[in-house]
Amino acid sequence: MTDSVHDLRARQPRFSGLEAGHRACQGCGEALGARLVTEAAGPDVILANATGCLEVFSTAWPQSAWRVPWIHSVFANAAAVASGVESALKAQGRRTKVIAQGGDGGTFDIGFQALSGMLERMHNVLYVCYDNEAYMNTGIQRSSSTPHAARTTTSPPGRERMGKRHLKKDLLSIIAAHHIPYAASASVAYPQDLRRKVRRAMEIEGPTFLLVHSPCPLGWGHDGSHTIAIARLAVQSGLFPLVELERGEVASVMPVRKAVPVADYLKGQGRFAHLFVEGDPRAREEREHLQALADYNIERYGLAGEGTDPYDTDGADTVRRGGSARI
Ligand SMILES: Cc1ncc(C[n+]2csc(CCOP(=O)(O)OP(=O)(O)O)c2C)c(N)n1
Ligand code: SF4
Repeated sequence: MTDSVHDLRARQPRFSGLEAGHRACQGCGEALGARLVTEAAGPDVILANATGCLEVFSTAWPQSAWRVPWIHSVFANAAAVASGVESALKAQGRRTKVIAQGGDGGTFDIGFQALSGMLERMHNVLYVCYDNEAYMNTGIQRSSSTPHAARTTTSPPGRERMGKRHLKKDLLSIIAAHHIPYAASASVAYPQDLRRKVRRAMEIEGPTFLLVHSPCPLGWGHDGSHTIAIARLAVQSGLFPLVELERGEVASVMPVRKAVPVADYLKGQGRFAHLFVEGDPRAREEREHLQALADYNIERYGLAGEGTDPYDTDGADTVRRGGSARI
């Protein structure tokens, strides 16, 4: 039975914590991700924001695009600020949920110790990392989340090297080692799945973590209108697997039914343009390296096969792989 327009309207989120009128670039994955997160989280939240693009484009004083209580923190301590807010709310007997958020620089790198402490102390906070794979706000410097071989202003390709030398840090595995109740990866290309994961995290009493793949047209070198297509290719190639972890164990995955070649994902982005230079043998080598990483993800998480919808059906296309039923 198909849904009527009224049914579809009724299922639309009613509230967004991030309003239009902010100053993000056109097609910014981070702005879209934050809108989806706050839509799913609803109005009864307090946000603690690490500095970075999201903070800067949403809060140009004296204006703010946030419709929920929102607190600035420095680059390193969003998780520590959120921990404090959560403790104060608990002391007051209030059940408002706290969300900490930051970019990959603020999460994988400089804010990592605060995040690890927050998870270890079991604060009732959802931490969301908008992963655009570099320090965008300050001019596209590489972070430990930048993929291998990507061009950034601090990992320029040239005679000596083909973009970033090192691998993208496997943050989700490090988060898993904290054995928190729930952690997941999501993508702005799969909004229903993303919202479902936020709602799930919001229901859990304890620390939860969400890694949101968020293309940055400026830093990745693609047209703003291609943000969703590019984010989708990251998932469908296996390079950015969408998984859910319960107490550190893989509980469900978004299947990759017919993996697309990694080259399809890379070639739409200026940050990988040097990997398509004719006659440079290193270009092919690096493409093969990235393909091997995607193949490894598909194998490791059992992404191949199953699933009902390659796009987005409110999480119906995730496949249960195990994990504890109790969260
Ligand atoms: C201790 C410290 N070092 C450097 C900075 C400058 N700084 C502000 S935001 C930022 C980069 C943010 O990158 P990321 O967290 O990835 O967020 P994005 O801008 O990419 O969304 C840097 C280096 C700072 N504010 N504090
Ligand atoms: S630089 Fe990138 S992350 Fe920052 S506002 Fe622009 S698109 Fe968004």
